[in-house]
Amino acid sequence: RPLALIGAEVGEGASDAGCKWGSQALRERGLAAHLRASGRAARWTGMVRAPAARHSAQRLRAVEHFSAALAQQVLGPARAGALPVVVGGDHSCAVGTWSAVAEHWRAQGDIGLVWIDAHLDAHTPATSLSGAPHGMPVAALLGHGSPGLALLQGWAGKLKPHNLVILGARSFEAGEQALLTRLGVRVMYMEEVARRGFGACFAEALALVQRHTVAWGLSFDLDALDPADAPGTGTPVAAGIALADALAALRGCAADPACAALELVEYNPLHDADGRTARAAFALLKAMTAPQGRGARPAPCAAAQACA
Ligand code: DIR
Ligand code: MN
Ligand code: MN
Ligand code: MN
Repeated sequence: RPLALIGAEVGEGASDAGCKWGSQALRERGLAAHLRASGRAARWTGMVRAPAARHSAQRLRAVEHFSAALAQQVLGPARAGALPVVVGGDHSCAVGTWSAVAEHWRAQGDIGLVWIDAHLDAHTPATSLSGAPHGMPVAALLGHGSPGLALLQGWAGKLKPHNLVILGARSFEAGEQALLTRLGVRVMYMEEVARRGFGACFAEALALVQRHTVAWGLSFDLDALDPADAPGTGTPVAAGIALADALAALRGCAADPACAALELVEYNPLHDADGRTARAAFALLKAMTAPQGRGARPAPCAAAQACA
């Protein structure tokens, strides 16, 4: 499948709006050509820019407006049989991306999602302390919070709680954690990832999101990585996933025909003076989209075998 790169030019979801210029910066650095070097077709099929906004309420409206436009840009290539690859942008773009993917697969069945992030992103406007929409996409996809986000495409509940796994979380607030606990979402906190290894955790997460679904996706927030490997994100958090571990585990994952889309978010070019974070983003997308069978495959974990 050809890769359809889609730029999500949104920073209004975050307190630091620098991520708005992330996709344009990666595009200008030659991301498409870099991915074509793996031997597969890759081109930019759309850039969607959020309307500017200042105050908190305006920002939520801007993100709602943007999400609907992004969803249309994702539906096109999905219907044409390409693999949508959404490049952020702050993580509020996930509402548009995964609402479109859920809409595309709706007649056949449910979608699954692996969410790799230092944060839970599961706030509603009622629980959020910052009011920042990029802290809310998981709740919206589960059908909670702002109706303008949860009801995108005209229906809510794009993700069922048992088809979502969050990996790498180490910075979160009580309200969002309570929602996920109440809904029964599996969260592999950073403590577990550090103890078991990212490869074992990702393999188990993938098996879980594949189990009751017709298609699955991966949303990767660069702040999941250790700030030593990826300082150029909106909100870096200490003691994260090593880039090398992520590259080894994710290699070839999108070769699965049931992989519906990929998303890489929170690249902030204004905090990436030496280009280190851009190189991490390039390497991650190249690993995910590599042909299967080349390089190391993650060893199936005990839990994954139990699922089989
Ligand atoms: C914090 C930070 N939980 C908030 N969130 C995110 O503002 O709601 N940072 N997603 O990247
Ligand atoms: Mn996030
Ligand atoms: Mn994050
Ligand atoms: Mn299950």
